[in-house]
Amino acid sequence: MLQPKTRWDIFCTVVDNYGDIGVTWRLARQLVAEHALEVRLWVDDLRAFERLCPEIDIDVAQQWQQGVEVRHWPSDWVHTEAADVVIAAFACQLPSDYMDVMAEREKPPLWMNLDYLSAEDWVIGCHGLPSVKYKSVQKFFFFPGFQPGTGGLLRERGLLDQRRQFQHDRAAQRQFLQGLGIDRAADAQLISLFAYENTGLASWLDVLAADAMPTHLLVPEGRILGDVARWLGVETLSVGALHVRQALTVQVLPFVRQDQYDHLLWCCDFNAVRGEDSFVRAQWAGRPMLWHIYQQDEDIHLDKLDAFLALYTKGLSPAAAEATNGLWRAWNAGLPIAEQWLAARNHWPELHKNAEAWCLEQGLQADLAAALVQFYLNWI
Ligand code: TRH
Repeated sequence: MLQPKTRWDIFCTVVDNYGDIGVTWRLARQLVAEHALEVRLWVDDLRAFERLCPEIDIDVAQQWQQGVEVRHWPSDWVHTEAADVVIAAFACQLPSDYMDVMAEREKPPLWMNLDYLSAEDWVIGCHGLPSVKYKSVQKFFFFPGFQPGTGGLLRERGLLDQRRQFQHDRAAQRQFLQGLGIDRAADAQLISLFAYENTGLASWLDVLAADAMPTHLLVPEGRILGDVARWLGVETLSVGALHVRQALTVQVLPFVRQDQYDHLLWCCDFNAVRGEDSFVRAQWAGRPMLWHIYQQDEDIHLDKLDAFLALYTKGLSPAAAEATNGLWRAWNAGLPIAEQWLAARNHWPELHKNAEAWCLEQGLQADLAAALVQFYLNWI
């Protein structure tokens, strides 16, 4: 274990949505809880943070949350002492005064860029390499990833045991769902839907409504609600709305705290997720899933999608792999997915087994927080 006095600064600019703050908040908490570090989390947008952590006071410059010192990162930066380890999340630009302070330290800090998650092979070659230098301070690339040789994935200690226990405890699940106002019919499959706007959604809802098996679809408040409302033929949808169309029940949920969102994923038979952090959490849930990847210029996100699919489907039979590829690619192209959904459903038991096997395999890697700490130990 490191000396408790080792101080870490994590810098987060909220570009859009919740992934930037979602990842850095999770990391900061874990560094405190599992590695006894002193962590300051600098965030430029406390309103986005408040969605994930309702205790956040958006009006104060400094506060403590779950052992993490949360600092509002103001546009007019105030001169501050630099930490021993400095993490710039997702290539955010540190304040120039802070960079000077880093360089003036007797022993310069370890400066790392925590990068975006990608399953592409080149990540292995770039993880841990030196990046730019500012005066005497060297920056390093730190890449999360799925393969040995990368920085791994965020995974709290004991998470998978906790998840399994919960999935074996029907009473606990019922109680959790009831707390969110969800009354699940015994024979209904439970699906969660967290996605960006998607023109393919209507085709999925059509097929779920026409299905012999009832479905209860849980939609946390967010960008996909407009598409859901259009399909239902209603003007707006707000939290608590519940609509039934044939075999499909659609329910709008509030945006919940991160740990509650985990429990929601653990309850569901199938999870549609997006971006980065919810995508990883759905993998820890050990249930079949569908990923809506964050769109990037020149469609470079499609390479990332294919790279992940190649790894994720490698343990599947050719037919189940083809069905998974077909479903994920159609969803990410905004195309109708009715056919692809039905094709994937033909392989349900195999997809379940694969989701759990993938989770187990990924759980064997060092988690990202532990890998960061190890990187620091190797560096000093
Ligand atoms: O919100 P996202 O789309 O975030 C991002 C950002 O767009 C970011 O700029 C981009 O770089 C990245 O995607 C790839 O999706 P993500 O990453 O899943 O983040 C959502 C966070 O919100 C995650 O921490 C889970 C959390 N969450 C809750 O805490 N409660 C909820 O009810 C829901 C639905 C999510």
